[in-house]
Amino acid sequence: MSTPPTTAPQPPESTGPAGVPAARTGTTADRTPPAAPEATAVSAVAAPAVAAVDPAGHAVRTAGELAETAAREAATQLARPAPVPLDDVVPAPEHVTPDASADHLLTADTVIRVSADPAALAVAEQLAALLRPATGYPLPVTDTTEPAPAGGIALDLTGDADLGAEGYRLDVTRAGVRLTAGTAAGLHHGVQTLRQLLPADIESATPVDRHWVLPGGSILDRPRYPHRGAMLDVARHFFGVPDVLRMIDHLARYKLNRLHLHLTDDQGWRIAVDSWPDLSTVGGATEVGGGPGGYYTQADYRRIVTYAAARHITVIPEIDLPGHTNAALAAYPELSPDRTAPPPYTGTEVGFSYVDPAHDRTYDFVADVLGELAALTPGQLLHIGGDEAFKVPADVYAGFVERVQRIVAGLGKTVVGWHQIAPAGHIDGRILQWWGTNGDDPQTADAVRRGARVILSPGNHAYLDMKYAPDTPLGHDWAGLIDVRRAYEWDPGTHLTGVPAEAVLGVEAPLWTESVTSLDEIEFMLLPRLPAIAELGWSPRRTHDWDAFRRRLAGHGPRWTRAGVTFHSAPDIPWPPHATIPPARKGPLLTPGV
Ligand code: TNX
Repeated sequence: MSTPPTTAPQPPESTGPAGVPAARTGTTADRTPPAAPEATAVSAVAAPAVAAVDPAGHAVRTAGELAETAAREAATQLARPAPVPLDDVVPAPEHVTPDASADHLLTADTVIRVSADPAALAVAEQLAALLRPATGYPLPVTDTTEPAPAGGIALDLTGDADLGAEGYRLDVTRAGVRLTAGTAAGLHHGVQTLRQLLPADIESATPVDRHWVLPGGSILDRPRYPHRGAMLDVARHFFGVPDVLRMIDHLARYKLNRLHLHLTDDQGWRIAVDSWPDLSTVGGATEVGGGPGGYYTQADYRRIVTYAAARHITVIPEIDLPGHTNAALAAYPELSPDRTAPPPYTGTEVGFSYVDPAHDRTYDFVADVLGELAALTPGQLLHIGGDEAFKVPADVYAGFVERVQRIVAGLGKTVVGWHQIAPAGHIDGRILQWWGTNGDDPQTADAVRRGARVILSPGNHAYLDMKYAPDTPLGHDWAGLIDVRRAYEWDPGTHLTGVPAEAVLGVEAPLWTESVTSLDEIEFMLLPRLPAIAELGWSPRRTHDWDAFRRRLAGHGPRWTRAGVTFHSAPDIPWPPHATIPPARKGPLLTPGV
């Protein structure tokens, strides 16, 4: 790609109480708001201006010093920017009850307390790692058996059934912050909310001298759908493990919980399979445009799975069958209908290749590959592709899919396929990923009547490889142009005619990479549309409101900029006015590794 994507005209709010020298040179006392009693206590202890003792021997300050402190605090108070509003969160939470009198100030003494459960402890450590760089505070993590310090952030794994598998409750008071959930996943999602409730400066990799105030009140939050995903096509262009981990960070930020990896296609086979070793070494050596390609070793793939799991994201591997298989055929010509190796393919056409459905060896191959992948994948879902096998007759295709579905079931996994698998016979639990552009799809509706459930990836709303506008330097337009509003303006619950809301498992945003060649370009296509899809998957429908969404989303420009994340400065979002920003960082991951 010769045209690098642009990033937004930059951001954001003021980086601190500008114009108040006392606060900029800041001691703890300087940054303490009179509103919070605990913090005031900290300020009294930390204040250096002790000049005398009272009759009991306690230190006192002179009248002049007291006046100076009061004046400084008043100036700081006046200049301090208001905290982020409690409802300024993407995706929109289910219930928000602000309490302006209950804002909470984090200080250098803030402690993170957590119940002793290891998964909860891991979330607490992640929270600390997210907040330490910008605040410069030590933020020690301690288990609840220790005496509670004043204030602090408590993460509480209560086993509360009301909050479901992924819900959480956040209570912010002057005295402290409490995050409650029934599961570690719920705590993790709550941490993402907490992060967004701090100023954009929280994304800085180096300390920023400012107030770190959380808005007072309560949030009760649960997802609308259990499946909220994104897909990365690592076959058309290969992306190394660090790029995938960074994409996982972006998913986690918006409470997505599934990463679908499109691991194989005509242009490349990207996962090592011990029983068919040439798949990766031969089939992985190409990509669109003739670049070197690449593949994940099984250790690489495990690392991705583990990193995702630590962020409560499940990886869904896809082996695309029977079409999109040129790379496999180049490695193993015995799978080809004419038993001849095709040349490696580096173009962008689809629909020309297929493994031989009439050959038993093909099913050995499928069983071996899916067997190894099932063993590497703790998640329940295996994706078998199934799209665009144009050269396979319909009845042969249906027979092939039915046989592969049985192989997946035999491995104890649940099968997912692109919605082209709809005409094949039903098997327990099967899931269709719908990528059409017209919600009247009788074949999918019929498969749903026979028991299938669906994941919605409408090509004209959720395909993140579509251009934003005619002049977008990357992407396709076969499904139309997708600006942020188009990504946001649809309802997964009613999108497909004849498919009841109960059959919808959730949403997924695919990023095909025929034209996407780098991490910058991935981020440019993902942001800011991924949060739109995330909100459709998470937030109750009654919160759906384009104007409110675009205003909430606008505040994420400064966050991405601080974090060194590339994004498209889409004109339909009212980004904050330009301001001076620190240089963006690129490269190392922003959140702690595993
Ligand atoms: C269709 S969506 C495809 C992919 C292409 C994509 C480009 C689907 C299941 N198949 O092979 O990469 O369009 O937008």
